[in-house]
Amino acid sequence: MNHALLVIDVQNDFCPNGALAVTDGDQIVKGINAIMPEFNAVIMTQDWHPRGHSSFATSNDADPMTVIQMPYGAQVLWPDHCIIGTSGADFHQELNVNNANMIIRKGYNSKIDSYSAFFENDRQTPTGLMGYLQSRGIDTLTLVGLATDFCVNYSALDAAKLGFDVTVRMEMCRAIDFNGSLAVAVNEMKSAGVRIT
Ligand code: VGL
Ligand code: ZN
Repeated sequence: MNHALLVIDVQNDFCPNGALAVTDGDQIVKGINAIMPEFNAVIMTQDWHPRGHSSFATSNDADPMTVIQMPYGAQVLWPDHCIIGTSGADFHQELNVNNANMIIRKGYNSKIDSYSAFFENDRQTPTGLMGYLQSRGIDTLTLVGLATDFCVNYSALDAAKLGFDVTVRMEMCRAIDFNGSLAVAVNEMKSAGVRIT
């Protein structure tokens, strides 16, 4: 078994006072740092959007947290967040980024959102993470980070579909919980065979 820790989007904009703050998003950082040494590899994702990204409410003349149809399906419109090169896009300052073997950025294509660490939201454009994991012989993944019901959920579902043994450590995740999205996400992950602890 070759086991990697996948740390999803532990960035300032998803922490208190951030542009898309997740309640208590910063409370998971110490725990994540503490478990890093248990893994053969540590991989972090970073949400990384150009200004004017199509997932932003401001780009669609709409209110944040409304839903529109995109060519690839439903899209929640978010406040502007994780803009390339801004402090909001930086990792939380206490996250031990020095332990990351690999940092994968996602969401840099203006016309498509990218929740999953593996594929953009069309569910077919790859980020390259699969190749990295395969070439390192990693078959088992533990996921932690933000937000449970969006980027963690999408990443866990794709990982399970790709054949990895997947665990999500809920005490090291926090959710946006928009319109019941957390409960839906937990059910989807369980149905996909993801271990929830
Ligand atoms: C995320 C909404 C928009 C996440 C990223 O990290 O869960 N959510 N961009
Ligand atoms: Zn985003």
